[in-house]
Amino acid sequence: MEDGMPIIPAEPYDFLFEPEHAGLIIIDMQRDFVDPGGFGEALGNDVSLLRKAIGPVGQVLAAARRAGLLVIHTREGHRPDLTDLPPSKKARGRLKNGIGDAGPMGRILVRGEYGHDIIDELTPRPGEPVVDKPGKGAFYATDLEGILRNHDIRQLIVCGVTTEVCVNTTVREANDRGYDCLVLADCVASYFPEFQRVALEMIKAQGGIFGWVGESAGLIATLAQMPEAVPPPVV
Ligand code: C5J
Repeated sequence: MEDGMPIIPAEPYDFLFEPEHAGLIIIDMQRDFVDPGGFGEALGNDVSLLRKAIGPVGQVLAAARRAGLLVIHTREGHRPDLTDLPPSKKARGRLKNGIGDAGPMGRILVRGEYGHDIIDELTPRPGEPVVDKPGKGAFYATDLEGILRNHDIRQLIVCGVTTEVCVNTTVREANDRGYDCLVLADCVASYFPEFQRVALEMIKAQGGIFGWVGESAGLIATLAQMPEAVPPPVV
């Protein structure tokens, strides 16, 4: 505790946690990125590297729900008519089967398709906003900022995939908007171990230029000391 505020061990220094102004954001834990047989694996990636985060994210999710934190899920994807898909994004990678095309789990990164949805292990509960984003960052072209403002959220606990792409982009967007981000190292993941390491280094470098990096255990221990929240009525 510091000035009555719980402390979560983190780098570059401890994170002063304000539970009443904190939200949990879980980035893009979608079947197409994380599940075997999805788009990510079809591209030649080893999804086991991403799946390591599922257990810790699940534990953080349970602890956050118990403590009554706002939980937000995001999904990267596009309208079925692809009108929100920039031609540059469609062309990038010169993929034979890219965004909008038929993939192993439905049309790739298209809203409403099986592969676009969140993995079974982390299914959102009614009342937890799911933010559909066309870009890498969760703020770009979404209503995330309004949701956070309406809930008086100033701190974001960040989990999800991939660390160097959508997690990093979202943390940078949040930082520029005045949010304090605590990224949980064991709850974010990359297909590339080197990117995982360096992406976390970048966040906490130079005195925490984009935010803090901690571990799920530190947050869970703090949340466990909070009284159990009465779940809000489902509307
Ligand atoms: C990517 C993401 N890597 N969620 N998306 O394209 O990081």
